[in-house]
Amino acid sequence: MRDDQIRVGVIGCGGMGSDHVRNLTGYVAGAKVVAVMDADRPRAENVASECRVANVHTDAQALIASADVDAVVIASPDFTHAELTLACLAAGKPVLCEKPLARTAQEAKRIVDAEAKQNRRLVQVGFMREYDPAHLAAKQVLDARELGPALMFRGVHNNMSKGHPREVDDVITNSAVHDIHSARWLMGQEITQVNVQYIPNHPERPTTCRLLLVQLTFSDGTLGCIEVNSESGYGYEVYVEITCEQGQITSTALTSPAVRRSGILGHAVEPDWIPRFAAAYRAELHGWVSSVAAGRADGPSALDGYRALVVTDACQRAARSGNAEPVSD
Ligand code: ISE
Repeated sequence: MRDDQIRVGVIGCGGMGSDHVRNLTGYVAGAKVVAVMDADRPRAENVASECRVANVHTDAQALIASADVDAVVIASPDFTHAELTLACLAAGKPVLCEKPLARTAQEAKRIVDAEAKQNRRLVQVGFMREYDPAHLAAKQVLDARELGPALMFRGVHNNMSKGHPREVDDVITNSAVHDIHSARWLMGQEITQVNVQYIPNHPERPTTCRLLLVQLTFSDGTLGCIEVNSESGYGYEVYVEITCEQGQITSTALTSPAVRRSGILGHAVEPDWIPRFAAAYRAELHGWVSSVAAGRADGPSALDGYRALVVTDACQRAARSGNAEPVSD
């Protein structure tokens, strides 16, 4: 830390990583981005120039090892997350790793074990919906328990197309992982069994996933379902719906106002997750920087990242078997 500012290095300057650099530069007090990394050097240089970042790397390990960097944000491709998080732990540096923490529970368990050896939490996982005002408002009503105990969780996750058919494993581990974490976080229960059904993009490409349906059973017997639409066709929309004994709680999905015009009442729908969760990302980064400055780690933990991947592993098995699959540590 220098001048009371956490010196942050950001790995990955794609859409998510560059948004983190802009937020840390323009919206989050107590931090300064001193280094960025991307294998595509011009892409890193562009965001470095825009946000006046002094150091540009093309090697993530060099950024992590740099004496100028106090803490690291990992927003590189999913397959790099585990190795880079382990490198941050080896360097004793706090790290905010975008979800998923790893590709499998086994990979994530290496991170949980490595962090345990440090005798302090250093890892936060980028489950930013915990910082979304709409999700927090729904959680507040749920936690007040005025509607009685929760009976069922429903997560709706409508994505815009990424321009190509997505493999079912990718939709599970890269997208549904958010909803799985939300289910654990809001219901306060572990998931003990999953059933998975999905519709391929094309019959001749049976492992592609146009629409995913996951049925959940929680440890207390309550139920859940997660719907991921990988090509909504109209915009990006995410909400949760929790059915309780005396009522139902539905989080507001859109941040736009209702507009009445020419006989039509409607809302603008965000095009993707960065504008939809803009407030959540800023709150997530603010919370992370504050916890790092205080010498602790708050927010979703490496164990949360691991437990979500134990469920995604089971979902991948269920997608193949067509049967209910137990979720086991
Ligand atoms: C993306 O990586 C995200 O994290 C978004 O929040 C999620 O909605 C999307 O499905 C993922 O691909």
